[in-house]
Amino acid sequence: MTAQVVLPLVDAVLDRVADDVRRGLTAPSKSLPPWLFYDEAGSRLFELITDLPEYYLTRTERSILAKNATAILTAACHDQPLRIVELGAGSAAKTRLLLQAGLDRQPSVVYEPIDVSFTALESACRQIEGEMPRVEVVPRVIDYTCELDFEPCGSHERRLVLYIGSSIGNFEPDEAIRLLHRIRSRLRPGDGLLLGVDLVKDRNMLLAAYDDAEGVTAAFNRNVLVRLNRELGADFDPGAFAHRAHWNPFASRIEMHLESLCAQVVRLAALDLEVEFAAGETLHTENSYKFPPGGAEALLSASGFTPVFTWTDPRQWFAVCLGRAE
Ligand code: AVI
Repeated sequence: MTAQVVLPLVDAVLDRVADDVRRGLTAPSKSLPPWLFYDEAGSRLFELITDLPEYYLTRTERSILAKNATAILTAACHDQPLRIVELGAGSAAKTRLLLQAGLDRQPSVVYEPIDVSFTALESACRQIEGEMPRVEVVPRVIDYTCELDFEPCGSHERRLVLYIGSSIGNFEPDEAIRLLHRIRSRLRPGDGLLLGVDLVKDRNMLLAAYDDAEGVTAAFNRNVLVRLNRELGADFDPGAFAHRAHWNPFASRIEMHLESLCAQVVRLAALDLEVEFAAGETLHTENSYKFPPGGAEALLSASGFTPVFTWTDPRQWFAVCLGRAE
């Protein structure tokens, strides 16, 4: 991959940062969109989160994929050759399990990882190409929430789109349906979507996963302010904001906020904007929706997919659902 390919995307991202931050900080209830977490430092912090003892999501989903990779691929493509597309591929750590199961069925597998982060994709591609020479990696640096198309493929091939890691949980329910609908519209009958969702569970367990003892999630949350300081010439003092996670049972979601510890005014030079925070006022940075039993299947149906099968772990903490484009 060459850096040239991504330069127009970098400009587009800067414009989007400016627009989204202005909108979020001038609204009556201040908020920032969660995609802003993932600059280089934020992506690194997120990788650390996935290994935390409290953050059961990644481990549990990995165990489901490890146990059921062959069954998933069989359900997804029967006997037809398969190519795997992954949205928000990041480091693609769990994907290797499915790629290996693919290689056990066919001589080679085309793997099309899609991510907005050039850095994350580049290192994932290098690793997979090194470890799995029979996987042909076709990386795409695009923001799949704004635009989406897939590489053309043969009429005999089936595409399996992976949207795992509970990423769908960071979208509002109507946005989630819109995004999955867009994915559906790019698929052919017989293609599949594998969706990983986190399930509703004990409140304390959910809270611990988003407010770990080591403070990595707190650093991840505050890092968004560091990003705005760098990219928009802002003067946030990250130490003047406390990390808060709380469970909203009515919306079935964990919310992350940054609470202003004092009355303060923050300047964002690139936006020519001053923002006042009252002591105790919060800046809402993320929702992470948790699904009740049957919720993910309902989401797939509402987005034009037929739910085919759901795999879960013995404690029913996480679910991986296959939807088919009919
Ligand atoms: C990426 N996403 C699924 C994570 C989640 O669990 O909602 C982001 C995250 N936020 C705090 N910890 C992890």
